[in-house]
Amino acid sequence: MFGRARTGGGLSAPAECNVAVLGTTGSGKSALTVKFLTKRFITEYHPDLEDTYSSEETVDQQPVIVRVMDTADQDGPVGCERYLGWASAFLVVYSIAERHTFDGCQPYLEVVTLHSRPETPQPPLILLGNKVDMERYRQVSRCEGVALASRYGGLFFEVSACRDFLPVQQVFHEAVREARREAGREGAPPPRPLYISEDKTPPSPSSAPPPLPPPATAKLITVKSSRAQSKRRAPTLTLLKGFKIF
Ligand SMILES: Nc1nc2c(ncn2[C@@H]2O[C@H](COP(=O)(O)OP(=O)(O)OP(=O)(O)O)[C@@H](O)[C@H]2O)c(=O)[nH]1
Ligand SMILES: [Mg+2]
Repeated sequence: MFGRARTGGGLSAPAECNVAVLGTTGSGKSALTVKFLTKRFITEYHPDLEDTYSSEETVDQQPVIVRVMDTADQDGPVGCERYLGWASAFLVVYSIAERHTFDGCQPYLEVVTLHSRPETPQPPLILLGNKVDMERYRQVSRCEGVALASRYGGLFFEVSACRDFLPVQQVFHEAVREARREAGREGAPPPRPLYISEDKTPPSPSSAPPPLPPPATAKLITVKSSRAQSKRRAPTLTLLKGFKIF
């Protein structure tokens, strides 16, 4: 959820924002997540790999720790509890060049919307058309994307994980803005605790917003989300090793 990170000495740490990346297999969730975290594009990615990563960002001059859960459902939304209660914003991804991935968005949009509390009729939700570099193979029009997003009260963007970094970064930052808007609403729930693995520590809070790390040194910090419903094996931090990176 969105809230202030706790610190021992009573100092105010950067806020936290949990973003769940959802969608049909092959839509590019992992590629987008890695692009956002490292500015790099990975062509091959293990389809079963699911984990949560953390990055220190500055959105509208305010520091925020963005935690991204890159999900990997094989058959649509299963075991959604692992992210429904955790996320403060949802990115539902499809490929504009693969119609079935667009069709596969609806169950995710339904689940997220149904889960929303009465005081949050429209959860922070972004529908994201990926792979716009494949324009000539486009199977889903922009209008269809806009229409589906508006039906569920979400925002809509189109990007490419293999092209520029900034549009991808903007989408994640927009998710933070949406979460902030929701957190600012009266009666918004308090932040949920995070489950941080023992061997990894979260980034230390700092008063000055950190500069974006260069690609080679970008931070990838694994944090454990509740995996009560997830049968997947926990991946390791060798995430970026052995993959084709451009
Ligand atoms: N041309 C192009 N290919 C992309 C883009 N994003 C991802 N891909 C490719 O699409 C394939 C699937 O990408 P992934 O990121 O693994 O997709 P995913 O949604 O994480 O899939 P699962 O983990 O199986 O659910 C890979 O071969 C990627 O290289 C993009 O923007 N453009
Ligand atoms: Mg993936």
